[in-house]
Amino acid sequence: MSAVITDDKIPNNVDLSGDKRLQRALEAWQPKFIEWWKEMGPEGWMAKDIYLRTAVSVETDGWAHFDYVKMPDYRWGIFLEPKVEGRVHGFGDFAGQPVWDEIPGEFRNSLRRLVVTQGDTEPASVEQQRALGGTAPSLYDLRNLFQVNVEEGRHLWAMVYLLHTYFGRDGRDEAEELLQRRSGDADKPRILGAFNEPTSHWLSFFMFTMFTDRDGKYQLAALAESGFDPLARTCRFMLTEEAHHMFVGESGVQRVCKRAAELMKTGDVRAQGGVDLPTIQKYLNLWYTLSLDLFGGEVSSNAADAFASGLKGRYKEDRYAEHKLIGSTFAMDVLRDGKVVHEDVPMRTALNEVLRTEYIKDCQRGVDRWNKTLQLEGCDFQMKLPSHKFHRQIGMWSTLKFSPEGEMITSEEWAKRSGDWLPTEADEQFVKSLMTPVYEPGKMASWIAPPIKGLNGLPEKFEYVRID
Ligand code: BYC
Ligand code: FE
Ligand code: FE
Repeated sequence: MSAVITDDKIPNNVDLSGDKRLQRALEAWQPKFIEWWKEMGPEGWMAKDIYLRTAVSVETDGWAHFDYVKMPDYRWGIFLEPKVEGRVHGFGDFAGQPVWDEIPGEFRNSLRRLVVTQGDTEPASVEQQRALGGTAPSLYDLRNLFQVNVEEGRHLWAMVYLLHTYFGRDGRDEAEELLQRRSGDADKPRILGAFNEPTSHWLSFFMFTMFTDRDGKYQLAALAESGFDPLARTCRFMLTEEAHHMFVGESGVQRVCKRAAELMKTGDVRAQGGVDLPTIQKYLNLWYTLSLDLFGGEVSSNAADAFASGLKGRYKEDRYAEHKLIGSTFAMDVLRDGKVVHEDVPMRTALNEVLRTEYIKDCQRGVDRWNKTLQLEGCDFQMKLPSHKFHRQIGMWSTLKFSPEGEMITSEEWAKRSGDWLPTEADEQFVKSLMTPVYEPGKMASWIAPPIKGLNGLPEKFEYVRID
């Protein structure tokens, strides 16, 4: 056995030490991953000790492993939720039949496309966040950033495990390409839109983890229903990590809002080194709509096929009574001859919109919590999710212009008003101007309130990252 690939180095529950073929594949891939991590991972922090959580098993206490670690030495593991004996397809044309442990040839290409698309987002997000370690508002936040980064790295491992184990030679090629595409690169961009957008400061990072990681939650949940059992089990375990990413985003934005509301009591927010609420709203508008695009077109034969073949289900499929969706419909807004009409669409083709609708409700719950914080500060400004038609770049609404209220507007009006709704270059410069690093234990940047409590109840002055 190689010195690189051992159960100790790569914690796993897939019997890695007994699987020579997988070992060999990973032996070739792992050094390239480390190369990629050093080149494209958190810039300037590779040699520092970071207080990180490592998954060492799938048991409930398997996540309790916290210690200082240098990021290139992080033990990226391979974990699947334990197999449920007798599990059957929960939806689609094969509903009720035993789930698959191997991929039927006819679905191999569509499944590979789903696994590759999912896998591509993980390293993309690490690339997008690569420079943020230079300007963290506190050591607490800096550590959270790196925790998210190493876990996205592990999510990449999860998809690469599937590619190597179930897709033979094309799987190995795809695993390599996952390390070759680059976020925002003109020649070899990442696959999905939002993953090529810059997250150039911490407000965008918090919005990204709030809204874009939440797309991750919904997509993973839909794949966790899959009738291809190894995919379902992999995604179930990934979901346990996603909760922390969304916590970072939701609590991060909440703290920026709280600080803004506090500063409003004593004068102009910007003049006092805070981000004013209207600017926060613009970044909400931007990242929420970029994330809405990640659900794909409103009417999609890809979505219908993925459901029919049992590859991708709905969010929490078992909450629904009916799992075949033949003859049923979904009532939704569609575009007919340039007009918005409410129409019944055959359910299977509407499944991207069904998932997006669940996602929107979840986002609204988070925004309600921010608004509660603002209210408690005695502030009457309220954050708002814009219409799902606003600022879309994928799907039927992308061909026209809509206001945040969902009113169709002309291109001229859009050109006049979009700067009121989305961050302008001046907003971007202003937010960036606030981003000066604060690396003294227990201290916070001017534009963000401290967290309600430290990680694991650790003291306020805990050295989450050892700076020297
Ligand atoms: N950007 O039938 P359509 C996460 C393409 S996030 C660019 O409308 P479909 C994470 C589409 O690929 C979760 N292209 O949509 C978060 C297709 O192209 P081709 C990631 C787009 O296929 C934070 C064409 O348009 N997981 O984990 O039903 C940090 C027509 O497609 C976009 C997944 O996405 C876009 N936004 O649905 C780290 C799950 N949208 O094939 C990680 C796997 C669509 O005609 N992926 N297109 O060339 C899927 O389930 C589906 O691929 C999608 C698209 C839901 C993304
Ligand atoms: Fe992820
Ligand atoms: Fe995530």
